[in-house]
Amino acid sequence: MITTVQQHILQQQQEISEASGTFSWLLSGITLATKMVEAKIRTAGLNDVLGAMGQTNVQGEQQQKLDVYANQALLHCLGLRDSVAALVSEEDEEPVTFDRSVESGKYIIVFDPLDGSSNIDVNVNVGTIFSVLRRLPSADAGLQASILQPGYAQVAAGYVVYGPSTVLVYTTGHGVHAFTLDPTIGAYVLTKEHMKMPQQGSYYSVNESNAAAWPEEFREYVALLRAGALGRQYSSRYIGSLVADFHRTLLKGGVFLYPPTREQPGGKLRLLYEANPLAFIAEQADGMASTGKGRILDIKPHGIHQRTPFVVGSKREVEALLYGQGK
Ligand code: AHM
Ligand code: MG
Repeated sequence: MITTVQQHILQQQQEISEASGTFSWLLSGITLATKMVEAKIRTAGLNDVLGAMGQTNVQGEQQQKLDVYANQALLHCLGLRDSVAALVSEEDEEPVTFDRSVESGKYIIVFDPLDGSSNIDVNVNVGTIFSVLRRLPSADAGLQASILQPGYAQVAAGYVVYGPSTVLVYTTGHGVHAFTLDPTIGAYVLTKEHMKMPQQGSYYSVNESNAAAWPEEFREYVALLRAGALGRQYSSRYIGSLVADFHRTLLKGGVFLYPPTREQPGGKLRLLYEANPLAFIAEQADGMASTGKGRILDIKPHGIHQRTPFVVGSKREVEALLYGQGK
C-alpha cells in the first residue's frame, strides 16, 4: 500500500505534540503549491513562462517569470490557511502578515519559492525550500521576533526538487523522509523513510571559480579534499541549484559549501530560507551544517534576508573543516 505525504504527516502528528489537524492542513498548502509549480516547469518550453520578468527582486537579482509564479502559488495556497500568521519569501522585501489571533495564527512559513532560478532556462533542476516556525505565544512578542528565531526553533523544514522526478523531502524533527510525486495520481508517495547521510562521501560541491576570493582556510580545505587527505579520492559536482546540490549530498554524502568571498564577506546564501531548513534536515540525517566557524542552527538572525557562509554535508568532511583533517 502507498503512503502519501499527507498520511505520513498525520501519523507523525500523532507522535509529536501537535494534536489537531492544523499542522497537516498547513503543509498541504505547501504540497499543493509545489504541484502547481511542478506543472508549470514540466511544460516550461511550451508556454510563455521562460525568461526574465524585467524587474529585480529585493536581492537585486533578475526575477524570472517562474520565480514570480512560484511565489504567487505559495502565497495563495498558504495565505488561505487560518493557522498562518506570516509568510516570508525570498521574493518579497517584507513579510506578508495576516491579522489572525495568537490562538489561530500559530505558524510562520519562510520560503525560497524557486531556488536555482538561473537554471530554469536551460532545463536543469530547480527547487522550492521551506521552513516552518511557531509564532511566539507572548502577546507583546511581535511577529518580527517570531520570524527571527534561530534555526534550532524550526518545527518543520523541507524542500522539493523538480528533477527527472519531483521529490519532496521533509522533517519535523523526527527523521527525514522523502516522497516522489506520482503524476498518475497527483500525490507525493513515500519512497524513503528515516534517511541518513553517509558519514563520508566522495563528492565536494562548490563554485570553484570564486576560489581566489575565498578566505585562506577555505582554499586550504578544498586543496586538502583534492589531495585525498581524508582518505578518499574526491570528484567535484556543482549544479548551481542549492536544492539539487544538497539533495545529492544528502543521498551520497560529501560536502557542499558556499564560502564567503571578498565581494560577499557574509556569504551568498540566505540564512532563513536556504541555510536553516537544509541545516535542520542535514542534522536530522546525521550530517552537519556550519558557517565554517559555528553551527548554522545556533545563529540568532537579525534580518529576514540575511546571508551566511554555508558548509553542509557528511560529518567527516564538515568536521575536517572545523577541526582540521586529523579529527
Ligand atoms: P537563487 O535563490 O536566486 O536561485 O540563488 C541561490 C543559488 C543557489 O541555488 C545556488 O547554490 C547558488 O545560488 C549558486 O550561486 P553561484 O552561481 O554564485 O555559484
Ligand atoms: Mg535560492
